[in-house]
Amino acid sequence: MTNDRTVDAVIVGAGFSGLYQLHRFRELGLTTRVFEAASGVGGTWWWNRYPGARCDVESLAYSYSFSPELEQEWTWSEKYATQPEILGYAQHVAERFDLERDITFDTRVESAVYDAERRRWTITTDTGEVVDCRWFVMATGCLSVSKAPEIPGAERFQGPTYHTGHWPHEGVDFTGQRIAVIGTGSSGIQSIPIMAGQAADTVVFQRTPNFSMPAGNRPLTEEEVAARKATYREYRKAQQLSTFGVPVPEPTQSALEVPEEERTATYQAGWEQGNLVAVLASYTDTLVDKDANETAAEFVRSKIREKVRDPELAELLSPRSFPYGTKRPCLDSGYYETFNKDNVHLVDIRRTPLVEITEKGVRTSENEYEVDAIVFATGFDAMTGAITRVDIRGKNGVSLKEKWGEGPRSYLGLSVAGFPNLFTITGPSSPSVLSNMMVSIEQHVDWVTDCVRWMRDNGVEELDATPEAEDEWVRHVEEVGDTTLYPTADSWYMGSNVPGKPRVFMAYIGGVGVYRERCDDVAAKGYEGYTKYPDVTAAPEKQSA
Ligand code: FAD
Ligand code: N01
Repeated sequence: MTNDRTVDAVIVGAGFSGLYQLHRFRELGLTTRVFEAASGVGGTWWWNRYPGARCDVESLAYSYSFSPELEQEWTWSEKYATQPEILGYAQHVAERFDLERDITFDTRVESAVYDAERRRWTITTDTGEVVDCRWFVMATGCLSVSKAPEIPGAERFQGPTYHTGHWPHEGVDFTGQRIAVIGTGSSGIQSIPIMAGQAADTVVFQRTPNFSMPAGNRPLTEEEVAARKATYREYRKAQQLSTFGVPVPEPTQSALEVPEEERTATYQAGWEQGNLVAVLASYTDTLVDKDANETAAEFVRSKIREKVRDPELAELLSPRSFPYGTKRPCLDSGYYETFNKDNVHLVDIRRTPLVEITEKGVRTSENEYEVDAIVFATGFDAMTGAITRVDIRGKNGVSLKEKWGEGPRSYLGLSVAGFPNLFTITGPSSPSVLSNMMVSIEQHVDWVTDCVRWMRDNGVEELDATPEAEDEWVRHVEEVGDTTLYPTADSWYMGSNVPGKPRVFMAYIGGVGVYRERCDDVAAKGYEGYTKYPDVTAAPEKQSA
């Protein structure tokens, strides 16, 4: 295992981003160290082991494209792979490309300080290691810092508590128990049917109902797998050029210009595909026009009413406070149907707010619910949480956390002005969480790799985004965001789930393909929007002056 104290590059995180970045840096011949807080590779898929955890982008699309051999030798078994299968894939990749020898596990990076004279970073870990490097990559994930609910008293509870984002490796059997589940986002929606299937009694505390559609999960047939394996190259190209990293036919019509019957049939066809993007991408204006959006929202609500027998309960489960798609929609396997069971109860904590966790359970303004175990499915300090938890100091000792005090600012979601040679994989202001993240991860890692190669080949020791380029990108991301309905929702995309977090739309909704073109253009223009040291892109007369 590499344990050098001076290397070319340090990467933080050994999820899909960090693994691929390590592989690409190796190809460049860089000495690289990866630090990972977990005891193994896989990131998201190492931590999120709750019952029912799966991907919700189809397995045949949610995988690396960089190695045709890997594509051919790995065979996904289900339409939506389970967490163990995806973790197995990450482990297979690490083994196949011999990655682990450069990864230091069980080690958290605590600080990173840039030395402007030497143009190098000093990285310090919680085990006391200090490593010096030229390039520093934060591959720390958009959804890797789990968020506890802001309810007093959790330490008083006499039974066990669990968070979906760091579930016990040995699993949990709730058979015969009374359980409370707080949170109804994707993690809650995936896990509640399974946990409620085991438990004697389940109480679900819902702050905001979510839009979910049936995943229609099933084993993949040999023919389907063979067909995709035979056409992977064309398919990957289509992914890269698409809006969400999932190729679907581009819509051409407004939802409001087609007759209701036709629109419903279109939504129904998307619904039956069990594909998150299908209903969303049915019409051009679903994400930009309230009335158009309402047609899709009402379609999903009609489905909830079909599934849930008690009309009052169906209404409680029906989202009305935000447009469809502006909080991340979910895929489920029997979520709404679970509430038809007599031993499953829904508590609307908008009406009767959570007050505290007691020795015996959960107390709302109206009731105390005595339970044997509590599950927090309360999500993450998304997008910025993992980055600002590291004390990163750029030029003149400026703190990244302070710089981002009013919200993240970056150039392309890849670089931050004043923090040279630092790259953020799927950083805020890039398409990241609004896409099939494998596509966005690979695009970022490939871009960073090309950039580092260019720096090395041209003798550039320092590359720093200019404040002007950063301002322009921040403005552009905001402008594009403002043409959509996303900023109208209280979502983790907006930072609204974390008290005190600035309200900023933290992803780029211009589309994966459009964004890729912009990044490629910046590179083709000699890394436009960056200062370089030495400035190899300056006009020759200026250089010699
Ligand atoms: P991560 O997988 O989050 O890895 C980051 C790693 O960095 C973590 O292991 C963490 O321990 C480590 N780390 C962070 N800070 C430090 C530090 N300071 N020091 C050391 N180590 C550190 N996306 C999709 O596109 N499709 C899906 O179907 C999908 N399903 C998901 C399901 C769940 C339950 C969740 C939570 C997310 C899902 N996502 C999905 C998003 C998912 O996070 C990405 O697809 C992808 O796995 C992210 O990979 P990553 O390597 O960028 O980050
Ligand atoms: O987290 P979330 P998640 N008191 O933030 C509630 C990916 N993912 O882990 O909506 C009471 O979505 C909160 O309520 P509200 C995917 O990108 C994918 O479920 O803020 N309730 C909400 O109901 C996803 O979007 C999959 O009002 C509180 C819930 O907890 C992202 O990860 C599976 C509360 C949190 O939902 C995060 O999903 C899992 C409080 N104090 C995750 N705080 C796939 O299917 C929070 N809540 C692939």
